[in-house]
Amino acid sequence: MAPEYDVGSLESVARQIRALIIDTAHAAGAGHTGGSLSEVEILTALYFSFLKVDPSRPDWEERDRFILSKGHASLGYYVTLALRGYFPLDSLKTFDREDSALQAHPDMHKCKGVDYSTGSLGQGLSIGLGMALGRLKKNLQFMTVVLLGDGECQEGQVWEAAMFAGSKRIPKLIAIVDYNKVQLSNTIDANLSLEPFSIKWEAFGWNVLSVNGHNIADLLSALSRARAMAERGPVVIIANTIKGKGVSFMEGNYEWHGKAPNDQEYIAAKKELSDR
Ligand SMILES: Cc1ncc(C[n+]2csc(CCOP(=O)(O)OP(=O)(O)O)c2C)c(N)n1
Repeated sequence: MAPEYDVGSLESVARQIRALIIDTAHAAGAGHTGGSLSEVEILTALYFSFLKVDPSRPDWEERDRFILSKGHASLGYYVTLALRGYFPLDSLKTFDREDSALQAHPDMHKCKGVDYSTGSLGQGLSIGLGMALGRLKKNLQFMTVVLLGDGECQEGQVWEAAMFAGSKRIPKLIAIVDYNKVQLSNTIDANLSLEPFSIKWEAFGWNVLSVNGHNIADLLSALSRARAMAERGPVVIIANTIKGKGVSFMEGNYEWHGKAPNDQEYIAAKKELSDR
């Protein structure tokens, strides 16, 4: 179902996604730029290689499910879905308008390809767990993948779902954490450290893989291992990333959590991205 791309082509898709995130945020004057830029390679590896999905059949029962639990980073998600063929790239011009399918937070009733509505942090893993349990009951074969933020992992509900999935060894459930170490108005460590993060997931009964979340080859290899491991119980991929990745003045800076570039910043960001 996924198109056959080599790593070089996927890197080029990731560059396109990054540029379109900046274009869309600038044009709309809105968007969560930092957390959208940190998830780019993760979404590229998922939608252009890993996930068994078919944009012409968004309701196909056996499609792999994806939940963007960090729903505020919808910009990166919409750009990826558009490039993958769920809707025209032109729709991105409507981002965040009241009458748009592309709301600030993903709405499964409005946007083609969105498997679940998100935005209230902490809930996506519980929803994914429910999907994985429903799959077992229906004897379907799809994989469920949930992308969480690290700040989001400070929510207690994440750990309730983790405890259940780990303890019951729920198969075909993969969590990915976009571990960019920055929250809304501070760093994670200054706010509430998650460490020792891997050990916590392991203690909850999960198999843990750690990767450089901006390295497509690393991500593909971790995802492929995760697909096999997930037959025996849940797997989490801790993807080490940089918030605002690709634009020097946004990187690691919480001020870019929920901000769009003005004209001057837009020109500077686009120049940096095109020089890469
Ligand atoms: C339940 C809930 N509490 C608070 C918020 C407000 N909020 C939106 S984004 C955010 C920070 C999330 O940080 P992180 O998960 O690290 O996201 P990323 O850095 O990947 O953008 C917060 C607190 C929310 N959306 N939902």
